[in-house]
Amino acid sequence: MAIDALLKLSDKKILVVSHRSADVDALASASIVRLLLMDKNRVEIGIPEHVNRSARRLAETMEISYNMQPVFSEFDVLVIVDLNSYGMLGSFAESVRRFNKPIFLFDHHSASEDAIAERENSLIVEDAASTTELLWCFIRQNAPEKIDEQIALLTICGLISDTAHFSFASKDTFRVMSEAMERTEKTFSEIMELFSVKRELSERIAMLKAAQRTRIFRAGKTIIALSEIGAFESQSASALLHLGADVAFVGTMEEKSVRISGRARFSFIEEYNMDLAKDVFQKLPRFFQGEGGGHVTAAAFTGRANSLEKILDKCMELLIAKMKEKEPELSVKEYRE
Ligand SMILES: [Mn+2]
Repeated sequence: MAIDALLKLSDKKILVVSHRSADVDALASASIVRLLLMDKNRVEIGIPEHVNRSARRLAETMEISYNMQPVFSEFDVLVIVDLNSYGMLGSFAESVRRFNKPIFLFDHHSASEDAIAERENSLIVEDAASTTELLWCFIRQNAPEKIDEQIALLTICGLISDTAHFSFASKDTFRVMSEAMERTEKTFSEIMELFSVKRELSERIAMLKAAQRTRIFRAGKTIIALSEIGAFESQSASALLHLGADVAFVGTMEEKSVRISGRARFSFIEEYNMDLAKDVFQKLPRFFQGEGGGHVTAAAFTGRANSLEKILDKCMELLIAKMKEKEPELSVKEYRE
């Protein structure tokens, strides 16, 4: 079987699963797969644990329904979108491991070693800016007649969201954007309205606190920021880049469960041939209990630990070790008041 066998399925019950804390790209991708297969099959979307606010808004405006407690044994086929590691499946991980019928997978995260689907049933394009981008290319190539306005809008939403408004866009991103924009009468700002949410007060305060608590390091020309916060760690890490850091690691801890988010500027990534997912976050489970992964410029770790500081220090250590491959003499200085 190959990945395009998916398009030939009929009279099947298909469950499309995305990652926990599903974002706009995750939900849009799941919805595209559903639209693609629903005229010949019964298709449901399953999301583990939590859906973020922008994705919930998209679900409302695009009328996407999803089930947070699907019964896996009722389905004949699984399609996994926007993830390729069991860690990102959260509460669904065991059910997916036990699923012994066909599994297809579409993703753009750095490939993990613990593969969920067989390679021939997987389409992993690490260069794609979003899973919706690679789905668009897959559909254009294999079933162009299926492309309609809804698929175009969902593709655009996933792209805008996963590229942080085109900060990480490639040439393909703009090609797909222009093709998809041709399929809708809506303007760009109307499309943004489909998933935009006002920032909550708590989120803005969290980001300001993250800035206040930041430990600042300099290694050569690179500024690295470490911080701890109660919530919104990924937003805070992005905010620290806007303030001037080249790399930021921000952690949250509740009871003993920890989450660390890392963000890096693209110029830094290119300079040191760095991949935050592979060089830092996928290595953390060797030292701490948990799972790590993500993309070249944005990655995360979730696990259990007694101290955030130790994990943040390890992130630094792994980052510096990779930087030293290029600059062996590199020294690190901490800025204190
Ligand atoms: Mn994505």
